[in-house]
Amino acid sequence: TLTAGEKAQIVNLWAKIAPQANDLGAEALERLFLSFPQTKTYFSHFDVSHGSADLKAHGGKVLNALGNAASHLDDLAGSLSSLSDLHAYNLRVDPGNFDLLSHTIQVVLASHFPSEFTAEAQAAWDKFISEVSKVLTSKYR
Ligand code: ZNH
Repeated sequence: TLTAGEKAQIVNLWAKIAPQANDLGAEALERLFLSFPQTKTYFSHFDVSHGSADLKAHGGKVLNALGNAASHLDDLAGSLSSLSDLHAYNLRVDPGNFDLLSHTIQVVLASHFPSEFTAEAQAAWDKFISEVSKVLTSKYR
C-alpha cells in the first residue's frame, strides 16, 4: 500500500500530466513498441507510426486510466475492476508486458518533468503503476 507521501507524489505529478495525457501516452507507447517490439503483437490493428491518431487516442486512454486511479488510491481494486476484467478475459495481455509499459511511462515522465520527477517521485510512481498492474492482472488464471 502507498504511504501518504507517495500518494501526494502521485496526485501532484498527475496534475502536470493531465493536460498532455494524449501526447505523453502516445510517447510511452511509441517507446514501448520501439524498445520491446514484441508488444506490438497486441496492436496489429493500430497505426503505430510516430504521432499517429491511434497512438494518441490509446495513449490518452491508458494515462487517463492512471489518472482516474490516482483519484481512487484507497480503492484501486474497486475503481479498476472493469478494466481488470477487460485485460484478463478479453485482451489476455501477458502480465510481463506491464513492467515494460511501466518502464516506458517512467522514461516519459523523467524526460518531460525533469525537476518534478525526483528520485522520490519516481519511486512513488513505480510503486503506483505496479499496484495498478497488479490489479489489472489479478483475474488471470
Ligand atoms: Zn491496456 C485497452 C489501460 C496495460 C494492451 N488499456 C486499454 C484501455 C485502457 C487500458 C483504459 C481501453 C479500455 C476501453 O476502451 O474500455 N492498459 C491500461 C493500463 C495499463 C495497461 C492503465 C497499465 C498500467 N494494456 C496494457 C499492456 C498491454 C495492453 C501492458 C499490452 C502490451 N490495452 C491493451 C490493448 C487494448 C487495451 C491491446 C485494446 C486496444 C484497442 O483499442 O483495441
